[in-house]
Amino acid sequence: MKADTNQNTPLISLTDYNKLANNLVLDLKRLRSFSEKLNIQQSLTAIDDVLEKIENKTFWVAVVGEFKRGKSTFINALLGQEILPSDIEPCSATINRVTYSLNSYVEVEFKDGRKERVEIDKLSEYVTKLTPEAEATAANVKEAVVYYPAPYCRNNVDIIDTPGLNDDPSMTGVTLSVLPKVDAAILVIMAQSPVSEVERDFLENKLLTNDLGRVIFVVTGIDRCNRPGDADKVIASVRKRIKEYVLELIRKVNI
Ligand SMILES: Nc1nc2c(ncn2[C@@H]2O[C@H](COP(=O)(O)OP(=O)(O)O)[C@@H](O)[C@H]2O)c(=O)[nH]1
Ligand SMILES: [Mg+2]
Repeated sequence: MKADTNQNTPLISLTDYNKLANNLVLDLKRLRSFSEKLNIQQSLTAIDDVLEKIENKTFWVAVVGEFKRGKSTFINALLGQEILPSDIEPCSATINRVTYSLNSYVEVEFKDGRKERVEIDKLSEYVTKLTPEAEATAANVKEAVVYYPAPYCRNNVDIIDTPGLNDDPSMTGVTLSVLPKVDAAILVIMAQSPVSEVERDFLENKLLTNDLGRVIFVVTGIDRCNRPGDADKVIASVRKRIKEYVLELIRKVNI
């Protein structure tokens, strides 16, 4: 792979990175002991999550955007299999994390701490709102971890599917809850409704301000652009809008 020399972010060596991570772990452990003394449970949970991530050296990429923009379909395309449930109706109702494993199965972790191992083809019964029963089960799910031999997930890269924004407030809440834990985000935009106000607001106020310097944009529904040249036009328009929003945000920050 070739390093992107146009980036302004300085590349650090693995040794520097490890030093930085070790210092961060020490600071977090100090912060944890203060939180323990003060009995701040919420802070303890957040710190433990980050510590676990640093110690396991995982890199989490969340796939985000409005509901029904093709997030789950996009991840399935990366996996090369219809693993995550997708539907014409709002469908995903939980955080589904795909992690590398030679054996394929799902571990569903419930909000009460209980864990259940299930077959991949039963996933939709636990993580969707396609039936009232599934929706009731999904409401108690903290996270479903999909173990799968996906080449993109080698080297501890986990891909996280989210329910998406603007379906209902609880689904938006689930989507936002994962952001503090992720290292990068893929914002999925559909060609037929490129960059809505909700997407703009999310990009400006959540992604670019949540220490998420790394946002990748993916445009779905390109196959529905029937007239010659339409696909190029829509991509150029999405690119132009994003550039404008980001520049405007930089101007606002610098005022
Ligand atoms: N034609 C076409 N349909 C798509 C594409 N991506 C998603 N869809 C359809 O859009 C609907 C919603 O997709 P889904 O992945 O469940 O959206 P999510 O809510 O963002 O996860 C489903 O019926 C998909 O088959 C695409 O690139 N092209
Ligand atoms: Mg989905």
